[in-house]
Amino acid sequence: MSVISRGFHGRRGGDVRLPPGQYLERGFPVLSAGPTPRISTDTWQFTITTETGDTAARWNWQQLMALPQVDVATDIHCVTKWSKLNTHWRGVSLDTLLDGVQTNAGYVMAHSSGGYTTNLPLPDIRDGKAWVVYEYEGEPLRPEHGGPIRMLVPHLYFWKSAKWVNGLTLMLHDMHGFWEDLGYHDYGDPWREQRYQGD
Ligand SMILES: Nc1nc2c(c(=O)[nH]1)N[C@H]1C(S)=C(S)[C@@H](COP(=O)(O)O)O[C@H]1N2
Ligand SMILES: [Mo]
Repeated sequence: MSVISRGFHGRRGGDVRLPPGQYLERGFPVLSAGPTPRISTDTWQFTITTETGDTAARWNWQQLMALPQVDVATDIHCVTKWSKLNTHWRGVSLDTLLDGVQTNAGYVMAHSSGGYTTNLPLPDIRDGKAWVVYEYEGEPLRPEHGGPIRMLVPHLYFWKSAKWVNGLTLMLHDMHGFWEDLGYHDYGDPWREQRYQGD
């Protein structure tokens, strides 16, 4: 399966795929709140924890690779105002990982090696809207960009795409992750310019 979002280019006045306040970036900036962890796929695990603290599901690298793999082409938007159009990724849909998980939760916290967290409404990582990805433009995802694997939630600002992701915790009530606790918006829709709390 592949998910392709096609390009629409305005005749003048810029690109209609660029959300308000964003500029086009050709490179790929690295934005990390701390040092880059070196994570071996030999020891990597991904755990889904329910709102009651139970382990709902866990995969090692080999088990993840045995799941259906998908190619994703999408635009990404960082709150620091750069956007990249038509980036290509390969990974596993969050729908696949959440399949069969019983929960009453409305929210999730994504967790990363190194302690980074970010919160999302559960519906925002379902129905083909989010992935864990380990390839970027046909190459293994580099450590500084979250390798071996990161979240990709491209319809929200890129801080919601946790690098070095190692699990999700389902939550009945919304809680702030790392940047949200420092004043960034709870939801982070680039099309509504939800950069900071109150936007
Ligand atoms: N674990 C972790 N994930 C993270 C971050 C981080 O500091 N740690 N930074 C976030 C922010 S603010 C952005 S814009 C993107 C940057 O991803 P990149 O460095 O691949 O461009 O990762 C997000 N995910
Ligand atoms: Mo960011």
